[in-house]
Amino acid sequence: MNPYPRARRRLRGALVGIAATLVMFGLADLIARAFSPSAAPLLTLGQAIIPLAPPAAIKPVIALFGDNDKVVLVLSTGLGALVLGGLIGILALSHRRLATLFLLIAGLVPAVVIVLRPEANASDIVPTLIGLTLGIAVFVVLLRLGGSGEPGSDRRGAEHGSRTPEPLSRRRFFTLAGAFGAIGAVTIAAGQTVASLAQDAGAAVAQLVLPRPAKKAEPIPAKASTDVTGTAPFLTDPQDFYRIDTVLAPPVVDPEQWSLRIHGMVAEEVTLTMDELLDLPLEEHHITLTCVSNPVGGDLVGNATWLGYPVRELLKRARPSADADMVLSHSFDGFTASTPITALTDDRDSLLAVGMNGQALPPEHGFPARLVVPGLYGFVSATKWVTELEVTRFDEKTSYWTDRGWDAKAPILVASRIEVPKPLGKVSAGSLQVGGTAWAQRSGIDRVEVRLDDGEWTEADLAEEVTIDTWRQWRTDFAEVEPGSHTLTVRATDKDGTVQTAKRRDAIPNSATGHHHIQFRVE
Ligand SMILES: Nc1nc2c(c(=O)[nH]1)N[C@H]1C(S)=C(S)[C@@H](COP(=O)(O)O)O[C@H]1N2
Ligand SMILES: [Mo]
Repeated sequence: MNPYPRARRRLRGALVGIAATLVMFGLADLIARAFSPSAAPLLTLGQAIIPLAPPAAIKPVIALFGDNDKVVLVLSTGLGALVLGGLIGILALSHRRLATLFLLIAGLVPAVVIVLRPEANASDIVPTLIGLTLGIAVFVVLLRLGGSGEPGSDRRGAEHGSRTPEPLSRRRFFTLAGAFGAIGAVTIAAGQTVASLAQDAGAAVAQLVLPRPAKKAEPIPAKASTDVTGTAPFLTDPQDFYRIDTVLAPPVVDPEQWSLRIHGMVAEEVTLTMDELLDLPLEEHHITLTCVSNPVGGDLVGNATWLGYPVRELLKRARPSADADMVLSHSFDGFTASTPITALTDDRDSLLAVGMNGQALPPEHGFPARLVVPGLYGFVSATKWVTELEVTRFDEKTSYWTDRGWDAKAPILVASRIEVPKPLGKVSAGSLQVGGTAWAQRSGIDRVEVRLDDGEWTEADLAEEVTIDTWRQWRTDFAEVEPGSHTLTVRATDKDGTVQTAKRRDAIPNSATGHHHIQFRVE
């Protein structure tokens, strides 16, 4: 037997399955994104995969793809669905009914995942069901129109000749399958557009009117920046601020509905509404937030002026039991973080924050309220969309990342990075300007040293310190650097005398270490 017609038949079958899948997801996503974005099947499926992923793998993946991790996840979920659709299409060549049943069952999976979400409404399932119905219809129609074989050569078709319409020519079949596929692809694209519009709407929700701070942040002195061109600005624009979380789309939380509940080992439960929070004397503080997954030299660190109310004062109202040593903060989306209670009750400026650089928090940074705790990595402290503070003990409760192999307590380690020159960058011969940032929240940066090639460590000039909880810029100049390939290495020392270790290690369980070391060329 000539193998080619068979391969072609298979291709046809696969195309039918792929076209049906595209229509299914495209339509459902489009409808869902327009009416209830969190019910979009691709998004929900992707979201459902996150907790199933191997614990040790997922955080590095989030860190690796940075802000693109969501896109990568949704794309791979979509790709998986297309492959499955294609296989079901091939199966249909020999077992049409069985294949249609499989497609139906596979299409019901996202529907089930959608209804099982804690925040699901019954109507959330509608877009998926519409997509599923149309996808199946496309599948059946395309199969009948000749997806199951060459015109005239399909023996099954011949057997059931009376019920099967005359198959289309190959050309027309491919055109038709292609058209359905294209419709599916276009609706997916349109869905993305609608989604980004919805995101804008989310940002509009964020136009919450913030009160004037009762206590303003210290003005940032001009000397807090070194003015080396190309270094990160002292204050990070919220648009450029790194984003790390386990949700595909930031939850849209209505400030009118929002409240914070303080409970657990407390003498008195406290509930705070947004109106009550905004009526309190809010304070502004500059605080540098850092992610434990930041690779050496990476940019999962940002500095902002946060507006909020001291958590210390809120906890005082609830009167925590003396036995409590941890506060488990819960997010609207189910995320939890374990913070040593002392970090929330001592004199540091731990905030229940509502504002970032003078504006309401953007949805992706925790609107309407989040925690910001100086000196601790975000995963044990910086809960976004925060809704509960549960006063408890480390030997009783665990948090989201602790359950996945990360430390329960994670103070930020002293770190530094080179920002200019860029790794593998080219600079012109002559004097060399080097600039970067260092941080050691709660202690403060005492010294930064830089080494050119294998030379001596030279002490860099430090920009003015704003507070010990903010990062500190540094610069240094080397007089005459020869053309050719060179390296630079940096290390920082905090005010407790801890020198940044040269020892390299992975981020899990409590941050990567090692000196930032770059190569560049002088020409
Ligand atoms: N609800 C929620 N809050 C969260 C997270 C999360 O996954 N979900 N991630 C934490 C981590 S790991 C970090 S580093 C910070 C990052 O805050 P950002 O995205 O505003 O920079 O948020 C923390 N708060
Ligand atoms: Mo993080």
